[in-house]
Amino acid sequence: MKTKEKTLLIIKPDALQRNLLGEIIHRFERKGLKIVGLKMIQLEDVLLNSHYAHHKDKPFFESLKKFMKSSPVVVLVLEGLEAVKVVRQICGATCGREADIGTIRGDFSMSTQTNIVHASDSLETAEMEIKRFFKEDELFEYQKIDFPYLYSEDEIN
Ligand code: 3AN
Repeated sequence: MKTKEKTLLIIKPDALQRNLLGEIIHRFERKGLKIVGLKMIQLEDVLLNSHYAHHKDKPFFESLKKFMKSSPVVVLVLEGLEAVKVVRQICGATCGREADIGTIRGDFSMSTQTNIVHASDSLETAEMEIKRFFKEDELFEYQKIDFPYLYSEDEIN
């Protein structure tokens, strides 16, 4: 029995500047992921320092933060069975030049830094990241009418 998961997606400044916002959201909707949170925010140092804490000693850290602050970003919480893995698959490998064609990065990015999206890499990270970016009352529980057509009964019961 697979579990229903929530995961965090950030649509980065390069996607907004390149008019890809609708295209990116469309890919997740089309797949069958449920949007349970969505907003536009301006990132700042405090949040970026915790979000990218694992990169703080890397040479690209300051440049990465500058890029992530260069325009607003759109953050989403996506829900579905095994959502963490599925969303990472749709995003593709970190470097756009290496990501498979058909993935978001493979189709729209030529870079490791300006790589269109961020997606949580594990269930534990997703829980932390969702709390970092969303207040509880910004997340929604609601019925979607396509649900019985997305999953078989044994997958959802
Ligand atoms: P992912 O986003 O695929 O989980 P991470 O966690 O290794 O990849 O990297 C987080 C972000 O840090 C990347 N999305 C990218 O924007 C940036 N980054 C990672 N490695 C590099 C690098 N070598 N040069 C520039 N930016 C990098």
